[in-house]
Amino acid sequence: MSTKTKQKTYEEKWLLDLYRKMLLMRRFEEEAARAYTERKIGGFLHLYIGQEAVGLGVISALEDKDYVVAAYRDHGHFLARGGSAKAAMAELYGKETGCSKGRGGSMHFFDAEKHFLGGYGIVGAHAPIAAGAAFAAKYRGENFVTVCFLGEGSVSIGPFHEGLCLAALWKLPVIFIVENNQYSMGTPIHRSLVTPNAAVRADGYPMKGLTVESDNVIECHEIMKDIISDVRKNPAPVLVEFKTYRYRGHSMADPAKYRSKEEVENRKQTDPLILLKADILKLYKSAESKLVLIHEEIEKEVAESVAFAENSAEPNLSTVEDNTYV
Ligand SMILES: Cc1ncc(C[n+]2csc(CCOP(=O)(O)OP(=O)(O)O)c2C)c(N)n1
Repeated sequence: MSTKTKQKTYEEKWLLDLYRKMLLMRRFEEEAARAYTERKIGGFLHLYIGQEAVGLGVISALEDKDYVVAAYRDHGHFLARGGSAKAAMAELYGKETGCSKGRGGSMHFFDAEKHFLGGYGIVGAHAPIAAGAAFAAKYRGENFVTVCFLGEGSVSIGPFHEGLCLAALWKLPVIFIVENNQYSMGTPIHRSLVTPNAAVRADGYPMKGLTVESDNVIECHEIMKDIISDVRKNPAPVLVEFKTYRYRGHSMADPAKYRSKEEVENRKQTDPLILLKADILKLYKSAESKLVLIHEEIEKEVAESVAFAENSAEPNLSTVEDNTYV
């Protein structure tokens, strides 16, 4: 699939909102990375930078009643879903005001109100959870769709198959989004799968499967809009693989020596933020000054999120057993 957007007019406000969200996803993580190197954030930090067109393209095509389940590279999805930057940054800092009350950290963002059901650190283990949410829709006769984000490293793992198997058997309204960023930690996909397309996994159940190659968020949104509408009308799982790329290492601890600088720089030629900006200016020449204002707004929002996290309290020791099951 090409990265050309459909010949369609989009409202300027819609496009600018999309740009605002994507810029927030990018700038939030750049600041998180900075805070991490200052040791203000502990544990793991997996950055989503470079993959934003996927998360935002998919989530912007959902309705509020729909559910999102993400893997551990979850900051971007959380923000795309409308989660608060302050609550996200505070979670990274391990503070009580965080979206998981400082208990989860980077890999375990959660927001029940936004129907954002995590953030999971165990590779592939959230596929059955997404199937469960979709089962609830069917069982209760509610018309919501669940989307589940996974890395391509999950497609050969047990729970991934269990989730897809039940989803197909029970015709559940769930869409598995495989974000194929080419590497599972330092392992390139050709060392773990016989084909470069992880969407091949859909064939075995079977369920509808497709591969999308695009860093263009509008294109990702359009593709997902149609798929979500189909799944809502005729419940059945779909697997959509997006070929994407992360610009940073697997986590902050990874210098990413298993790939060349040229490879990374080459992929940056289709940076989703640059593509979206170009699309906006193609349609609305006068939007340039509005984009400048958006940059100022986002700088402020991100700075405020950092200040909020820094000034928030640590969870009280007396609450250490709260939310644990015995
Ligand atoms: C069941 C399990 N095995 C191993 C790990 C260690 N691990 C953490 S991330 C990761 C790679 C996953 O890669 P992928 O699914 O492609 O996601 P990406 O990091 O590229 O977003 C592995 C093996 C884990 N978290 N869970």
